[in-house]
Amino acid sequence: MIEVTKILDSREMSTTSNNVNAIPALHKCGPQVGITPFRNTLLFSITDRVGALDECLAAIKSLNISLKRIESRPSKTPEWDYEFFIDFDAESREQLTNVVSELQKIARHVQIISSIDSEATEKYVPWFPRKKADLDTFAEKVLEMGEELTSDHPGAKDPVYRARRAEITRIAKTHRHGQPIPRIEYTKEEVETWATVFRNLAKLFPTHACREHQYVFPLLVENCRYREDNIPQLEDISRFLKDCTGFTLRPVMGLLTSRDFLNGLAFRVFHSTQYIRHHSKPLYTPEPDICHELLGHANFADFSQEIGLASLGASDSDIEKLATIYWFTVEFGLCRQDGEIRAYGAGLLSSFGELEYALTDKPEKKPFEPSKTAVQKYIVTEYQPLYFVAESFKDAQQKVRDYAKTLTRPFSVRYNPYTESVEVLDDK
Ligand code: HBI
Ligand code: NLE
Ligand code: FE
Repeated sequence: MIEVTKILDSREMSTTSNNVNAIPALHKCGPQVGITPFRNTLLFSITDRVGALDECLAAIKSLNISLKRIESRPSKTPEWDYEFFIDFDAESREQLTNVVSELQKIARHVQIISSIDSEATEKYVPWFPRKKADLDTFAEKVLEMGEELTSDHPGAKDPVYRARRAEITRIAKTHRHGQPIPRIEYTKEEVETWATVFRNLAKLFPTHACREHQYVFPLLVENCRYREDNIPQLEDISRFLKDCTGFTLRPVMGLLTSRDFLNGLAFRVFHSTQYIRHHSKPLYTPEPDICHELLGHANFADFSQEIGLASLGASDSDIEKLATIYWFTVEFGLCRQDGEIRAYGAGLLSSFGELEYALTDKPEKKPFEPSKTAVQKYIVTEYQPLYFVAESFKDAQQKVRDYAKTLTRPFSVRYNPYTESVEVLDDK
């Protein structure tokens, strides 16, 4: 009997995402995995005989095809013993046909499950994760690497800071689904930076943060050791969130592409950096750091999973729209509350400089209207010149939900919380 349930889970999934809108100008683009045109999934079945799978794999190899994934399951029909699903990229339609005909010589049954039809490129669906473990493929695909700070980054000329960043981002690089997130013993200087940010934000929250954030914050203080003199650990927060919201955290080296970041949200996974901003600029940093993730994103809204689900297999232009909506709501959203304007966006709630500025009359403010907001250009390295104001936090959530439903794809997805995977329903 062949006893393989999962033979290989490649970390070289391709991506077509190249939305650079959300990448701070000071970050140079990291390695983007090459764009491959034809991603295929085949199903084949073999009888239970020694070497049968080897022969199939050898046939594929002889065509110079590199498999991206292979999974097996026992067959449900009496005559087939094992079924295998394989994913691979082909250079042409012809190459796919060759794989099928080679396999037909050995396997009992060969079926194309999905393939990018070269005659119908508009139906092209970018690869997307189907289960939580698939997020492992994002681990090294960051747009900005912790070790490679560009010259205008405040930490660039500080070798101690750079070495420390490299040490911390290594954890994210090697982290795999299901593993606990290693704890970090933060240095005295790092805790001091955290304390400055914490203290100043705590002063502003009562007058500047929306009530939803004010509700969550004490819970984190109580359950996750949020204190001025202690940087909380991702593992503790991840466990706490899992219990109360089903969200988990995953360490990440730096900025992910919008597509990858949003795809993670579909699985209720929030990618979180673990390093801290440079001590010379506690007021504001353009990139996410542990202060931003833990103090800003404290209130993990349910609707972020809906943005995530809408992002799976979405076209590049829809990804850009969803990322822009995310930017102006989850990151920089303002809302009305008892006749005042308050902040609910994480980018504001983690920067005591911008939080104060946002509620003055210096920046422009427009009503939040998803279809308009979705196409608004924005800058990522300075305080925002424009914010969108929702009628309330709840109103923002509902509008985002409704907007996500307006984006169409040739299929629909459903999240299965028991298996932590998405079921793809073909709408053809
Ligand atoms: N990557 N690690 C990380 N953290 C984020 O908050 C983040 C990201 N990539 C893109 C992004 N946020 C958003 O600005 C949108 O583009 C989705
Ligand atoms: N500007 C924010 C801060 O200083 O905390 C971080 C924003 C990350 C998108
Ligand atoms: Fe963020």
